[in-house]
Amino acid sequence: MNNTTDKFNPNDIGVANGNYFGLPFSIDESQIVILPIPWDVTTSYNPGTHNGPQAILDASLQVDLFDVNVNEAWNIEIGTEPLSEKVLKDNEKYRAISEYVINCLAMGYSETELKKEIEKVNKGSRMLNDWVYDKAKQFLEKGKMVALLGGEHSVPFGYIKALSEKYAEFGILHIDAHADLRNAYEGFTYSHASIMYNVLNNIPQVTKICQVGQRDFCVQECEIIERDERLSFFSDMEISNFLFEGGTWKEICDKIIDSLPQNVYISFDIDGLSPDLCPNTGTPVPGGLSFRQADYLLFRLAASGKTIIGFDLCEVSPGSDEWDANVGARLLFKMALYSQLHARK
Ligand SMILES: [Mn+2]
Repeated sequence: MNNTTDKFNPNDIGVANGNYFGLPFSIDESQIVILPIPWDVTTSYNPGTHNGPQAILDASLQVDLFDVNVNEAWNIEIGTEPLSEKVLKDNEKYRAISEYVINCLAMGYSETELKKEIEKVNKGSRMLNDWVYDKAKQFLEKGKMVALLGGEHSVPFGYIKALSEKYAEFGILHIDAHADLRNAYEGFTYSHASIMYNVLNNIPQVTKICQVGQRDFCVQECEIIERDERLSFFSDMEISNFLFEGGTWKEICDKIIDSLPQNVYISFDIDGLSPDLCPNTGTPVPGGLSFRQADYLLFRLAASGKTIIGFDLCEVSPGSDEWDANVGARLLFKMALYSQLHARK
């Protein structure tokens, strides 16, 4: 036990001290740093995920700091990077331009006619990617694990790029209702719907992407899934059929984990879960994983001996109550704990 935790009682109620889960650790003391990215510039359907990090911060105070699987869960040093005013401001600025583009496209204008505005949005996204890359790189150089908290699902690109300079080879466990393999969407190169396309085409250190829970994807994405050997695919329908016919979730989890290399990054889009757990997310789709299924998969991955090198949680968008953020906070805590499981056994 270090000095900070001498005075910290994990059984007390969470105190709003600006840190996720009300934990008492400074960033310097922390093994894990939560890096919030309030950005939803390319969200096409329901904007609002830029409010996710603050809502999860508020909801995280209710999470009990105990886990049956992880010894002294409350004593894992999780630190909080404050919300960036610059990112919030830039988000507002570029969101106004992208909304104009999205509205014009809906009225029948072509992407060519909107080229100038689209390029402005792409410039904003490149700036955000660079910002995330620099931040993540700084923390990685200090030996810390980064827990990236979106925002929409475009935000991990800069972080994954920073990881690619530290790890020569790694895989991604990608839990999501969507495949995110579109070659730009609505003209936006760094769209929330393109994150895995951009990773496959720009980050060769990623040798495998294992997709889980997908149930809404287009023909073009399907062709990429069939063609590209770096992808393994566990669609929501295949998973459900297997379970309906007497298979077990454990068998599926084993296959998922076997398909991944030693080093694993987790990219968790909350809409991979059933939409009753994330009703206000940007693009909800019926079907999806239960919370218990997701938790079991994440724990099995951590317990399998594979190394979790980092993770993100994206697309949590608060509604009029705290429910979406409540689920998000609990998922964030689970991933943070499991990423340290190897050191806690
Ligand atoms: Mn996604």
